[in-house]
Amino acid sequence: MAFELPPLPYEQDALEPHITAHTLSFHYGKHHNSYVTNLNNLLEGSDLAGQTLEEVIIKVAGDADKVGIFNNAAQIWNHSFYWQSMSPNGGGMPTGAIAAKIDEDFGSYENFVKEFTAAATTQFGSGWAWLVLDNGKLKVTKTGNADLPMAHGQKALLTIDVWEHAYYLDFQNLRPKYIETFLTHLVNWDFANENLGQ
Ligand code: MN3
Repeated sequence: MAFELPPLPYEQDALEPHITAHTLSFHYGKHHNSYVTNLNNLLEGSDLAGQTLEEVIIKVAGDADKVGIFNNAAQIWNHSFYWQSMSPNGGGMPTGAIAAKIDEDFGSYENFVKEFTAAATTQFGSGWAWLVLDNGKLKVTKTGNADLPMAHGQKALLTIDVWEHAYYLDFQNLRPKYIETFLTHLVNWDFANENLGQ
């Protein structure tokens, strides 16, 4: 069965004024959608067709002959995870179990913000910054292009897309302003708590 573009968890204008419907119409409607189309084309007739998205990603990770499959499969997963990492009611201080764990593993929320901002700012070119669980400890990481925590034995809790297509229409070249907006107004701590609890 072919993969389908998962629905956005909110309306395309729900993150305004921070991220506009204009951005989401391209980022979700064109970019995310084209990863789904590309993956379905690449998997047609392959023995990977019919597997779950996670199974495909793990099976082809690191396989030089299957980079195209990895890139498109991982980008489908990354974008679905990124939409959920934001909420119209998000932003600001964490709540619940993740708040205590951030204090425990980073020393303070402020330290987490510094590390996350640094990772997202310094990812050179296209990629992602993440809050992950690695051997029971929270860590901030960054990955290039389509790479993602599950290919490194880590559990993703939150992500921000720092490909230019994620912010250029709303923030132009000002990636740091986009990162600050994500943390202040959008980040979905309920989603992080759900992932932490699994
Ligand atoms: Mn993107």
